[in-house]
Order: sequence, then C-alpha cells, then structure tokens
Amino acid sequence: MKTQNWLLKQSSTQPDKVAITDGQKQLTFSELRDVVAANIGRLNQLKPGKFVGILTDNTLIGYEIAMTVLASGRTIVWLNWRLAKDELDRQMADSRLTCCLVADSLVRPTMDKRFTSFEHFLQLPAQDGQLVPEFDFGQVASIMYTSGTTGNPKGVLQTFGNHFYSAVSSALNLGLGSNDEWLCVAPIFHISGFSILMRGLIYGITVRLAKKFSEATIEKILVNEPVTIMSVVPFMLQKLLEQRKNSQCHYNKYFRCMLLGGGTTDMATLKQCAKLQIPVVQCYGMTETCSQIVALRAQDALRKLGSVGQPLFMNQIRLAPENNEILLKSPALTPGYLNQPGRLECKMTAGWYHTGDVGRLDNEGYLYVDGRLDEMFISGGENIFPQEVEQVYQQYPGIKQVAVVGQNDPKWGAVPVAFIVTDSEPDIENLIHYGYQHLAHFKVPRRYIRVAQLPTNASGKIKHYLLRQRVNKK
Ligand code: S0N
Ligand code: MG
Ligand code: MG
Repeated sequence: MKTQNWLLKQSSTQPDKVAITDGQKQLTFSELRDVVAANIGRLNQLKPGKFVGILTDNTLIGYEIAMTVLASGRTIVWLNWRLAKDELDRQMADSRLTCCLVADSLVRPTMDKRFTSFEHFLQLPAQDGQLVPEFDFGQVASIMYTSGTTGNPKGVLQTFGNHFYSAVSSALNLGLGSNDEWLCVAPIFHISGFSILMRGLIYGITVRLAKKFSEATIEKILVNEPVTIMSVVPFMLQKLLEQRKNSQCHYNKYFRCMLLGGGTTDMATLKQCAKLQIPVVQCYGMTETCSQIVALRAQDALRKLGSVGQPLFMNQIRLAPENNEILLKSPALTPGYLNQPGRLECKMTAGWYHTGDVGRLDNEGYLYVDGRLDEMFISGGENIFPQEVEQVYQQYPGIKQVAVVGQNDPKWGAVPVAFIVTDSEPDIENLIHYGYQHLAHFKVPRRYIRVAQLPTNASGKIKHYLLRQRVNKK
C-alpha cells in the first residue's frame, strides 16, 4: 500500500503547525519540508545509495537529517553513539554503508571517508531536492541493530507500514488531541525515541526534543512547557520521581501520560508515582515491534499496577504452554533482519513471534513480564547480551574462559559482571580499559570475579543462572 509522503501531507494540511522544537528553536511542518528539500539536494551530492547511516544525539539538526533521509526515499540506518569503534564497524559492514552523517560533537578521529559531519553536510550547496511523493508500506524506513544470543549484530528492518500501525495502535489506546506534544529524551537511535518522531509525523503533533537526560531539566520542561506525553525508561522515571519529591510545582496541567517501557520497574517506584500523581502508563515492546504492542490503559494504570497491560489494537499475544514465553502477532512486527533471510522465521511458530520474554496473564488478560529465557539483561534501557561481551573478553590475553551475567543494581537495573578463568591474577584496570576499547561503556563489566572453573552442563554449556544467583544472592 502506498500513502502520500507523511511530511508532504502534514505540510499541506497544517503548514503552520509546529512539527519540532528543542525549546529554543522550532520548525513548522512547512518550514521542515523546505529544510528537508534543501537537504535532499545535499544528500544527493554524496551519492549515498539506498542506506544512510545517522549517528546523532537528540538535536534539531539530527531530527532534520532523519526526516531528510526518509523523505528522500532512502532508509535510515540508526547507529548508537555509545558504541565502540569495532561495534560501529561491524554494523556498518553488515549494512554495507558507504555514507554516514555524524553530529559534529560525535565525530571521532578514527572516522574514514564514509563519514560526513553535519557541518560539512550543511556546507554543500542546497541544490533543488525533491521529496518522494509517496511512502510504500512495504518499504524499509529504518534499520536498528540488536545483538542477540550469537553476539553478532542483527539489523532489524522497520517498514513504513510497521511505523504506521504502531503509531495508530498507540493513539487508539492513549487517545490523541490536536494539542498533544510528545517529549522525546529517549535516544532517537532507539525505537523508544524514533517512534515518537514517527508518531509526530503521522499524527501531525509537535515533538519536543530534549538533547540530554537530566532530571532537573526535564522536570522544568514538564512544569513549564505544554508537553502532554513523555516516554521514559525505568532509570529516567526513578530520577524524575526523586526530583518530584523535592518540587513545589505541579507538572503543567495538560500533562497526561508518562509512557514507561524498556525494562521492569519495581512496585515501590510505581506506588510512589501514584502517590505523587505522576500518571504512569506501562507498556511493553521492542525494536522488532517498532515500540509498544502491549500497554495499559490510563484508567487501569492504578488498578493494574505492575502489569504492562493488554495488547494494543491489531496486536495479539499468548503464552507458550511449555514455558510461558510471550508470543505475539502484530502488523508492526519486523519483516526480518537485514541480509539474514530465514532468521526471523527461526523465531516464528505458525505465525507467532517468540519474544524470548517470559510472562503471566491474569484472569482479565493483563500481561505481567517476569524475565527472559536467554541471558539478556537491561542496563538503563540498554539491552546487554552476555555473549557479545564474552566474545570480546575471550580474545583478552590470559583469559581462558569467561562468563558474563547481570547483577541487580539500584541505579541501572542491572550491570554486567564477569567471571573469568585465568592462570594468574589479572590487572583489573587493564581489563576495564580493554573493554572500553572494544565495547560501549555500559557493556563493560564492573566486576571481574576470578574462579577456578565455570559451572557447565554435560555438553559444556556454561550455566549462567548459577553465576547470576551467586552475584544476586541477598
Ligand atoms: C538512562 C540514560 C539517559 C543515561 O544516560 P546519561 O545519564 O545521559 O549518561 P551519560 O551522562 O552519557 O553518561 C554517564 C555515565 O553513565 C554511563 N551510562 C550511560 N547510559 C548507561 C546505561 N544505560 N547503562 C549503564 N551505564 C550507562 C556512561 O557510559 C557514563 O559512564 P562512563 O563515563 O564510564 O562512560 C541513557 O542510558 C538512556 O538514554 N537510556 C535509555 C535508552 C532507551 O531508550 N532504551 C529503550 C530501548 N527499548 C526500546 O526502544 C523498546 C521499548 C520502547 O519502545 C519504549 C521504551 C520506553 C518508553 C516507551 C517505549 C515505546 O514503546 O514507545
Ligand atoms: Mg547523566
Ligand atoms: Mg562514555
């Protein structure tokens, strides 16, 4: 199915509506269209091919460039700026990227000619660029990488159709007003953030972009600006809650929803939010489903505290009878992984996608997420796959065996801890330094526990759960 290019649609039906603001500067949909047209002229000169990488934080220029790539009919390959060089290289090689646009502050000395800074990009002459007239629902709009249990990156394909169905099912749950304004501090290279940009374009509402999460700054925005919805991960909610406790001012009177996803939150935090009248709506979703596919309804948020809700319109879930794995069907589900035909199918049974998450349904059909089938854990909203970290440390001289598990952490939810088998006492500083060279900092183990051997089963597979129990024992 084809639809009119969403930016052309919004700029013709509500040209003067503010599409985006960072609190200092704003752009209406018609201004955005003009900026994007000029940028498409610049982009064409770089001859980037079908895929364009973007490495940016949440800035207006990063947003404009994302809109440029989409409106030019190309696909955004989102890259996480926290990744180490090796990690970026692997993702760029996998997507065969020849062009990546980089925020000036994120340019690294090691970057080769595939990278173009925003500054350099904007110096190119703004020759007449044309927005594509239509978006095709089957066309891939964006690609985001996840690691998975093999430790190798997989590019999740997200089509315009996926984004559209996701946005519509969210609106059918949360409602939509013409004055809605969605605060986006979740990174736009994650689906938590990018889905807000896509909702803004589809709904024709204003997105309030915030560059960096600081509880004091976000509290000020929530008090002083007319934002109505904000997406948060548990780390952010916790910090905002602490800030709220010390604040005399109410959030602005239009604020109606703190959409909480990207990890589990403890009941005490949720109860505190209820007490302080922070309207939290829990949800559940992933990169593969283009954000939330299960969410609470605002009116159930207190009655069903701790639940992530019911499937949104057009989505279905059920639990696998053998192990309570959460299975789902959704028009927002990715059509697959880049260059890996058959990989998604390995995770499907009779049309149901296996999430790897384990849960419970109560007698009214509300979902509670209990944990994972694999070893993945979440630190501050970032997924960490132990296999990826282990692969890196297996290369470290002197390490014979390594296993990584998540240790519960009051600040981040969980942090990585490594169990290592070595002949001699290793230098911990060197181990950390080595990790920083090859991995995003949040993946680098905080502790290294030297053991004589790792617990394994009969076929030699490491029993991570025993190590997890060991670091998490009360
Ligand atoms: C939590 C955040 C904001 C923390 O970042 P902050 O404070 O800006 O860190 P820095 O100042 O840059 O660094 C300070 C030190 O902290 C380390 N660090 C940073 N982040 C982490 C982390 N996550 N874990 C551990 N350590 C971290 C830095 O490395 C630095 O230390 P040094 O100096 O040693 O390097 C930031 O991490 C953040 O933005 N997290 C959120 C990411 C996110 O959005 N995840 C969600 C992913 N999931 C999905 O997208 C699917 C669910 C979904 O779509 C959704 C989720 C939420 C709400 C709604 C939805 C929806 O469905 O719509
Ligand atoms: Mg910080
Ligand atoms: Mg860092």
